Amino acid sequence: MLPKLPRDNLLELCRRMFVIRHFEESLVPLHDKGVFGGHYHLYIGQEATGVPAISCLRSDDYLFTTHRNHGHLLARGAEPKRLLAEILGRADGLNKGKGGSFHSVAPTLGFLHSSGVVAGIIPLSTGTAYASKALKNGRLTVCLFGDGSLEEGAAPEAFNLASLNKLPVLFLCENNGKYGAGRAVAAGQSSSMAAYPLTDLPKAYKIPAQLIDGIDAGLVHATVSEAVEKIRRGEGPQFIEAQTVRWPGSETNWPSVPHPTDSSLAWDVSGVQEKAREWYRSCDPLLVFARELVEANQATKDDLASMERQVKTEIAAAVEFAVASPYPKPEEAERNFFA
Ligand SMILES: Cc1ncc(C[n+]2csc(CCOP(=O)(O)OP(=O)(O)O)c2C)c(N)n1
Ligand SMILES: [Mg+2]
Repeated sequence: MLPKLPRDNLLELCRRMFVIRHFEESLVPLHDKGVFGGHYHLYIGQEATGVPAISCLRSDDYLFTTHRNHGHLLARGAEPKRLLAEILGRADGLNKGKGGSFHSVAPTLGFLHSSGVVAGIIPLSTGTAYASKALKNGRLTVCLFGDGSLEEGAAPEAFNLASLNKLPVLFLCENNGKYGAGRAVAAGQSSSMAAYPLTDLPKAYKIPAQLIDGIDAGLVHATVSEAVEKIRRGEGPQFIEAQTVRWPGSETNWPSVPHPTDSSLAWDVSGVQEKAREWYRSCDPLLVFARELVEANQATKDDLASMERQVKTEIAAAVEFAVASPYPKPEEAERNFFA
């Protein structure tokens, strides 16, 4: 379902989903051509979780994210060209090229840390929430992490402290399923996690926890809005598990694009290779959202095509900007460190 929002807000959510999709699809050929090196992860397939969830926050709230961070940063409003330059390790990057894909951050947007250390941000976000409570500054912290984080000891330790201290933190767990699995909502227990459903873990620490379909933008928006209101009222931490189906392009170690996204796929996936077709037909959150907008008379197919063209132009310009940006000077390596 669509979020209960005015049309302009719905279109803005859609535009941000397009930005994430085309931004990330453009990274794959850049990596394959050697324009940047090292590992990287794509958020494709989870856009209907991050985009509506982040839209529920105030501009002074804090956020933390993981190795799958690009979508979250773009959803929060990071400039695509500066994030792209960061991923390419260039001087014009968000963090002067020192963070790369894994550690891109945007403190001016409240994004304090992205960490490739699985679950590392859960205690950090609990700490920020502790500080906000002590300072009575009304700021909420949102910690966005994957299902794998719950296997780490840091998660329950932080849940315990957050619950005991009634801290203003939202734990948003994005369960993107297992490689090649069907819809996660129907998936069985993870082979590497004894607790199932995952919401049992925060519930053991008396943190209210809900399991929702992360492809349903309206449900994500409603659930996160309600959780945020409860946290702001002083009710303490909340936990949401949003389930999505892993994008076929993220099934192997190195991302690949099974089929370039085009909004027309929302109505015809016949051109998509067979093994990826079902995902684009029923699990692609962006295409689900596009269909819903048209069915609810909030946009026409032409409106969406034109929005997508503008986004593609913006991303092409971002690629040009990032590729043209110089690498940082060697002396930069010694700046901006605490030690
Ligand atoms: C502390 C730690 N242990 C192990 C790893 C290796 N590792 C990298 S990604 C990953 C799985 C993460 O799964 P999940 O949190 O569900 O994120 P997803 O990639 O599925 O979005 C692991 C175990 C790591 N980065 N950090
Ligand atoms: Mg996962």
